[in-house]
Amino acid sequence: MKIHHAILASGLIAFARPALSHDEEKHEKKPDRPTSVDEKAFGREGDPKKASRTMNIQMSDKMRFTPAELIVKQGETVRFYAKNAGQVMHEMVLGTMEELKEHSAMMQKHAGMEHDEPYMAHVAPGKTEIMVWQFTEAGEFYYGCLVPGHFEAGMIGKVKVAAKSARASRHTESATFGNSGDSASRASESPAQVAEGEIRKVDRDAKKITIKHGPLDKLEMPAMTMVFQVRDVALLKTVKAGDRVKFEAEKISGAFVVTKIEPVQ
Ligand SMILES: [Cu+2]
Repeated sequence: MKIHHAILASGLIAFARPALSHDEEKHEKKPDRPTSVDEKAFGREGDPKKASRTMNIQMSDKMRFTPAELIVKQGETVRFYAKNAGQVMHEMVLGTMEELKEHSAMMQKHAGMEHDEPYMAHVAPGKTEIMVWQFTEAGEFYYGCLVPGHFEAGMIGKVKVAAKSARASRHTESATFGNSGDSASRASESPAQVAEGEIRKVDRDAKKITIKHGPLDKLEMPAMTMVFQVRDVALLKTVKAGDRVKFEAEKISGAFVVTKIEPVQ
């Protein structure tokens, strides 16, 4: 009877699909995970309701953040009010020093590129943008402005995350970006790249679509959430935010353009 019960019970569990344990979750290849589960070396998107602190960060045309150093506790969720006190565009992008340097190099290389991740705030002159971030790992991280030239001019700040316990288990993601062996004499046009991704935003008026995608080798682009343009707005008719899609993208005169897109089941 006991054996019978066990089988029955496991059968029921499989059917009812309750909350999965961590171990099971890893094996479950669910492509449409919510943003908040995306774990970076420096934390993850924070739940605004759980923000325990608010920090005001001011950005100026002197290429400085004020304050330029923050101390937070591991596990803490911080609501950042990023204020642009200058006359030009600035941004506050969180990351490891390595990631910020890569990002900065990429921004130099692809000047027309726009991307949109939960750990970045693009702030127009005079405006304030809100970003909520949870610092899940202890260590030293940074925030930089990746508008071309700004990071290089010293527009960078440091976040010290104090460890909650002695445990220090930090996974450093290997940097796959930047194949410097690649021919540098490539024209602005790229070969078409076919990829899969998840739609984050559809803006028909601006003819733009935001897609979270994996590495796009042909466009020399690492995995990120990126804003693409479309030529024909009709392309956006069949898709909406949250959809898994297969798409084709090209770099056309410096802009990243989606030329084909279709939902995948
Ligand atoms: Cu800036």
